[in-house]
Amino acid sequence: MKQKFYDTALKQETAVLVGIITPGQTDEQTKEYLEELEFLVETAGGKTVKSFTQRMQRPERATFVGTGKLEEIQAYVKAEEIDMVVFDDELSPSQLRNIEAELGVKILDRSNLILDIFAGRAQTAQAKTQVELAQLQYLLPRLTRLWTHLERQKGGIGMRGPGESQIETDRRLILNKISLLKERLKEIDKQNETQRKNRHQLIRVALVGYTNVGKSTIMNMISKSEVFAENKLFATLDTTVRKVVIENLPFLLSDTVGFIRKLPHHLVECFKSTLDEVREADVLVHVVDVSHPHFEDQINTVNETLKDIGAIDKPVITVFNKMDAYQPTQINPDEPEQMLTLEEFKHTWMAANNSPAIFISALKKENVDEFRKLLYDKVVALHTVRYPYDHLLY
Ligand SMILES: Nc1nc2c(ncn2[C@@H]2O[C@H](COP(=O)(O)OP(=O)(O)OP(=O)(O)O)[C@@H](O)[C@H]2O)c(=O)[nH]1
Ligand SMILES: [Mg+2]
Repeated sequence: MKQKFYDTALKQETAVLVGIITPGQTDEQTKEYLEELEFLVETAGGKTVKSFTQRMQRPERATFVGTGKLEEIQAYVKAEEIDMVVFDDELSPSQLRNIEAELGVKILDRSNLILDIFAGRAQTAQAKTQVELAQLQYLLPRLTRLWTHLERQKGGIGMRGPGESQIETDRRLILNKISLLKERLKEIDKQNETQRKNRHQLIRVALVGYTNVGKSTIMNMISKSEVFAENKLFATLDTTVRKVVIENLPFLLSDTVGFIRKLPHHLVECFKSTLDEVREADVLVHVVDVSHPHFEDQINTVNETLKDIGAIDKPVITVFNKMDAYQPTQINPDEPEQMLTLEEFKHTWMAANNSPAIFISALKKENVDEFRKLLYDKVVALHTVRYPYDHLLY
């Protein structure tokens, strides 16, 4: 009996990944997208066994990939007894339904997977409420579509089957729960706002960046706090704020949820209040994992998300972290500029960008004092502008 329990606890769900290759998308990008999806599956506790891709202009309206590809996936899933199939984009409610009917196993899309990871990681009441709200909002249209679809098929008075009224009931329950959660979030927001107001006008610095770049490691290093950091996606879901003092100058440093490509829209919406700290910050420290082969794409994703939440116009310090692990990679032999050494990259970046940047290793504690100095100078500058008569203090 005990042995059996042990076995089930150990069994990892197996997954097959599906992505489409749109025109203009390079093989390298496709590989990178699927690797990231695999990392997400791993973070959620699953094991990726195989990936399927298909070149197409745009996803099929009914089944996302073509029917031939779907048959190929079905044969594999059946033969290998795969537990779930994960799509790299958000599926429409009808795509989800059609694919589920065809494959007969659990279907997840990227949004659903991210929501699942968030749900497993949420710690505070605020994060839990935000994730639940996003999950219900994701679910709602998937019920509604099913409902209208049934209604159209049946029609006529007295034709309402029990299944249909059940969906209607579910829908009403979900809508009630959504408004309840929104109310709860409003209350939490109010409390947080009061807390933030009590923080005596200190300069606020926010760490932002793609997920897993080392934000929490930097937070811990600079503020000597202990924020949970690990090599998984979305280790941090809440915002932590710490008072930091560098050479007698106090300021606030915050660490928050990391961004990712194709972050589900509902989730960004629901996490807006967690990101208040970013929106209200005086300066952003944009942390980049310079050892990641596609860190420049990640920078763009972060900037897009900052635009989304209305925080793009702030002063930024760019921190290229993980310089210990940087490797000049030869992605394409015809494009030698992609083989830059760290030194060359530094020069190119500095030449093209006005905002200050620094290269560090939070893990190996390299260049940390220079980073502290940069941070200090920026905070002093902002402080002097805000409190012109106060500067004698520092
Ligand atoms: N090689 C190397 N690894 C690092 C460095 N800094 C952080 N890491 C590792 O990168 C992983 C992610 O670090 P975190 O600090 O959790 O990253 P994060 O940006 O807070 O991630 P999320 O909260 O998940 O968005 C951990 O395994 C760290 O040990 C560094 O300078 N070099
Ligand atoms: Mg973190």
